[in-house]
Amino acid sequence: MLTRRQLLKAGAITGAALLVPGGGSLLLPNGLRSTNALADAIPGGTLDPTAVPKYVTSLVIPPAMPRQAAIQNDSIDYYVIAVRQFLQQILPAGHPATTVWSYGSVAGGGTFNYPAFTIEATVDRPVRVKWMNELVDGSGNYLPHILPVDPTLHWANPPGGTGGRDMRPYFGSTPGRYTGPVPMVVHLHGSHSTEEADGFAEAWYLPDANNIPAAYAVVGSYYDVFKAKAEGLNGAIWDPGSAVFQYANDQRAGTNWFHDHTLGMTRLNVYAGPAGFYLMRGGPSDLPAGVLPGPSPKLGDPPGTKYYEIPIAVQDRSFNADGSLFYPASREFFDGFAGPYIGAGNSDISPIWNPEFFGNTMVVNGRTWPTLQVEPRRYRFRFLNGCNSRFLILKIASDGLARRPARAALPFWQIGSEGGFLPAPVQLDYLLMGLAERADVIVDFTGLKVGSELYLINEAPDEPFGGGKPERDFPAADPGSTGQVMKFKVVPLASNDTSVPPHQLTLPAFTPLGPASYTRQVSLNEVDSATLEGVGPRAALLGTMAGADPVHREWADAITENPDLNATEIWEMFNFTEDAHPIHIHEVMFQVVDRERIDRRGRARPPESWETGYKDTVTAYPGEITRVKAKFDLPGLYVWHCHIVEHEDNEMMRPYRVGP
Ligand SMILES: [Cu+2]
Repeated sequence: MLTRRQLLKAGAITGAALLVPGGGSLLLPNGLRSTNALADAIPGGTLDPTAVPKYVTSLVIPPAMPRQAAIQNDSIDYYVIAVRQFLQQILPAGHPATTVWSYGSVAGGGTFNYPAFTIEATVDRPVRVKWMNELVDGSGNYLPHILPVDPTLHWANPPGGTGGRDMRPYFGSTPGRYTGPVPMVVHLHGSHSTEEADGFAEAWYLPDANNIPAAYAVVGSYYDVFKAKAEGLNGAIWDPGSAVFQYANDQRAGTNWFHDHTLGMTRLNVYAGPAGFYLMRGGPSDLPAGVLPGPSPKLGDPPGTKYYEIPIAVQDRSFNADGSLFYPASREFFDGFAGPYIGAGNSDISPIWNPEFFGNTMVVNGRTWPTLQVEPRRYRFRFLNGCNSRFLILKIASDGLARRPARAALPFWQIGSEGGFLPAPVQLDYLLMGLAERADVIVDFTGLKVGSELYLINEAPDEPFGGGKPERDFPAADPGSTGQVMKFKVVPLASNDTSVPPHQLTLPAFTPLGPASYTRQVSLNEVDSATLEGVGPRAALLGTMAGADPVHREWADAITENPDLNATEIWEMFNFTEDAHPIHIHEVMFQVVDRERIDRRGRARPPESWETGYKDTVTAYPGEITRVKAKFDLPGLYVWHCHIVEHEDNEMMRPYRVGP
């Protein structure tokens, strides 16, 4: 199967043909489009995904994260959460366990799990977390990364020392992977965070290990700035190897998640495991208890408690036969380009970084292809696309191997997105989810016969997404592997369902943003090698606009996005690449305004029905202008970026500042 990038390389598609709207058709030459449902295996590690039995393990429902204490007269929930390395049985029994990283509570034993236990937060009640980097061994020496770190990107670069951290280092010869101590910093994705608590990409810190080389920077360029600010604001001390972030939770109830955000390493730090849900409840933006299916896991639940509200993180991974995670160790894996790389000859191509990565195995809440026993009643699922590069088109089908596109056996009733509830429930046959997007949905299994089985399948492509429909505009994911996600098996009803049917639901009142005072134009770009003919992409870039043309900007360039404090702005994102990019703006929740072709042919399209609420991540389709509107009501330094984390790590991220 030829990928779109390979087609591009072969010159089979002209640039003009690729400038298609999100809903349009990609003009693929005859014969090159895959009509064979079972495509070639997606390359990965030494474990053949088709040798992994599906649906032999149960879906793990992450329990609630234990608190350390309630502090300051019971006004703040306090957590001490570390990231550690451990073994977890991700593959089914009989396969080796997998070395992963994830978060857990230092207070509660046995809470380290990939994905992390869920933080349950209440609107307007602050949460304070001491985030500890404990990537050390039993002797207190640092653990190297379990995945190949490319030191030639503009990255955290601890070996550069305080003068060379957060830079793109110079190499006189092609370096190997970085094997030193691992920098980390947590971002609470979807949070209305103040700047010192946002997990700025240059606010990372190494573990407080015994053997950090003396010349190394132990913290990123902004760590001390934000440490001083945070300690002054709330008095919480940042010990070595940690940061203390306080979240006001002054925002709408919704589905947030936390993950690493270190400069130039996010793809690897997230792929290794650390991520978890952070659910915000209460206040006028939430529904009273009992209206929606529940409960979800709470602290102190007795064993065997039945849950009808379940967060579901869908991720693609590849494995080796020894159980280890596979992630490419060379650029060659991506497109066969074997050098010369940076440091050898006149090359600007990084030796290890891959422009995208697609795993060949589906992992849901930390297990491959699990099964969830469901009663014939309604469930609330909070889906997260936690993949690195893979868009998802999720559908419930009666047969996992059904010919694509499959008929939907049950609809999703989407009630919320990243920024909480939609104005009204939306009935959908499928969920299109870009990276980091969340879909809060109700699925009604009422009336299904005990013993019946349904499959959550994925019809998005096994390659970069460019818009369009499965099997019309792109081959759907391989039904034998990444085209299946999990199974639902119907078991007897344990108690009556008293939740409100989704079509009768009235969701909390929705207040849209006011008019914008400023319209800003930004661009999404991709660049090939400047020195090697026909080699690319070298990096993905954000930028600004000059007239009708993009101006490329890199992470290190001066800030160009500087909204006034409390300004409401429209951002017009011009996508000049051939792929869709999920763009995430920190700090704010925005509304999608519309999408229009860059060449202005045709009319602007309104947001999709599921995009009518508040969002923090939006898919910007190739050849289009995607408009969002946001109010920038917290001052300070933030970032906006593509959430294809391979892109984010290689220049598709920009700092921005609110206010002076
Ligand atoms: Cu991107």
